Amino acid sequence: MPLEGSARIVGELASHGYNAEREAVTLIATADDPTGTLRAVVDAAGPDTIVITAEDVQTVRDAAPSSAPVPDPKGTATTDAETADTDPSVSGGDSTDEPTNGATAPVETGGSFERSGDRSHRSLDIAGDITGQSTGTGEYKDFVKVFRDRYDKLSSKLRGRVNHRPTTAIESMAPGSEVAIVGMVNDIRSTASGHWLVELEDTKGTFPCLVMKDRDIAELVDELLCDEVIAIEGTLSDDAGIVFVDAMHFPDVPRTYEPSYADRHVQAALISDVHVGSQEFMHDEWDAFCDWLYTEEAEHVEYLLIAGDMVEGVGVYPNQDEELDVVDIYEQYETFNEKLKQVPGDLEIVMIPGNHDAVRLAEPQPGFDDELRSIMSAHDARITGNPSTVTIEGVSVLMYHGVSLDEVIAELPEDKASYEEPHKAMYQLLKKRHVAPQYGGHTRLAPEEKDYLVIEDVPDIFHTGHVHKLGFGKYHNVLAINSGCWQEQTDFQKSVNINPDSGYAPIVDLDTLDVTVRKFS
Ligand code: D5M
Ligand code: FE
Ligand code: ZN
Repeated sequence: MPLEGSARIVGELASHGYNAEREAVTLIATADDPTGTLRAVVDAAGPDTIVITAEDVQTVRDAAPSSAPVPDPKGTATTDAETADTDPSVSGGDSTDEPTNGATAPVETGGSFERSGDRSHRSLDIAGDITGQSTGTGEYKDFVKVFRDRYDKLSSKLRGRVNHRPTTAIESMAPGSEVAIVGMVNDIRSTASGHWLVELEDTKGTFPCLVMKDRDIAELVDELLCDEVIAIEGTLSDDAGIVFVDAMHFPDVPRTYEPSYADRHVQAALISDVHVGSQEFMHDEWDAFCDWLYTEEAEHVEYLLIAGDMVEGVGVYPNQDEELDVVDIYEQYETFNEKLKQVPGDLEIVMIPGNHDAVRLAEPQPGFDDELRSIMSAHDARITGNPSTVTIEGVSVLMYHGVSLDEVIAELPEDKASYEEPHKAMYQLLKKRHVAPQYGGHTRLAPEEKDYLVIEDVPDIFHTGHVHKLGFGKYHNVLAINSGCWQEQTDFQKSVNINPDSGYAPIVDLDTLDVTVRKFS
């Protein structure tokens, strides 16, 4: 059977257990006899080979008797290979884009570009990873510790902005005094007359704060979630028993925040929610995405970030088993590993788990255990916890799966957070400087020594997934991106009218933080 292009070559190599550099695939595709070259490359590969390199292919090509000149792998030679007519169009994420046809593989045009430049420019560091650090035993004292740490970290961001006093000191201040409190939101209630009573808690005690309904700040009460840390300024009542709130402050991102940029033109693809093992996993669209990664258009894509839900999992939601294609969780990861093999071997991959993955559900979630790591070893991906901060060539990316987004969207008014504009829900998390502020709802919290979910340092990019909707925008210069998914609408989503954005890959220029959306569906 003749080879048709990169997709088929990648598929063949994957079936032998190999991943390949893009340049290696190009060299096979442009050989006189691609099928024979591929066979020779596979035969020549040693038992420890994981990635077929351009050098491996060149060695095989050099050894082969050839009647035609060998194309220059560095790109000065050209061939008559057909040009792909199915390249994905640049998308703004709306439906006006030309759809791509995942059935036809784009074909390389002869290695006419330098792939991935010089790898020595690359840098990738990970911080804030819970993996291997978990100490919580789930006892009450652990919860006290984690909330104490949250309060300490977030209150320190507010203390310089208000002249606050501990709640116990306020009780004994003169009625009518100007006061300020930095506290965790303990309770939010409306009063009989429609005002808002917000109870704040600090390390000494609690204090009731009244937000009058006719004040501008009343609108901010809509945004409040329990357990977030805020500061208020106000006036003490005549009996010193309540504060009338005049101003409310959030830990927030400074408006003048200046993000860092990479100092060369390099791109990262940000995706999530692959859901391999689900009947709705989009094989063709995934193949088209991976094919595209081998094309010249993707030559600057050197990083692939995957923000959770690699597989569909088992028993995540009621009746989920009715929609499983692969019922065994380990087999799901094995299948996912096959999908990873299709990604060019010269991309750096970083993955965190999501709520469908086989790690503990409570956040922070540690990265995959050794058994799952060994199953997903094809690509030498960097595996880290949820959340984690990944710094790529100076640009920090806070990766968080996004379970709390359901909660933010449910609790806040439509214009501040919705499934249609998931990035706005992300803005709220940035404003609260916490990826999962409210404890006790959808989001499960694992008690640890410290609160890994606090956004201590402002990231340059905030990357989430989970809600299966694509949306991005800037909040105080921070790029917030919620990637879509690689799963078609499920029966549950149909029943609640969730229309997922499936088969998109947002690509970020790390030197400008500009976003281009590629559509593969
Ligand atoms: O969830 C994807 C999105 O769909 C996320 O917003 C939760 C919602 N979802 C999906 N299935 C269910 C069920 N069965 N109950 C409640 N909410 C659901 P993900 O977890 O990433 O698949
Ligand atoms: Fe998901
Ligand atoms: Zn999810």
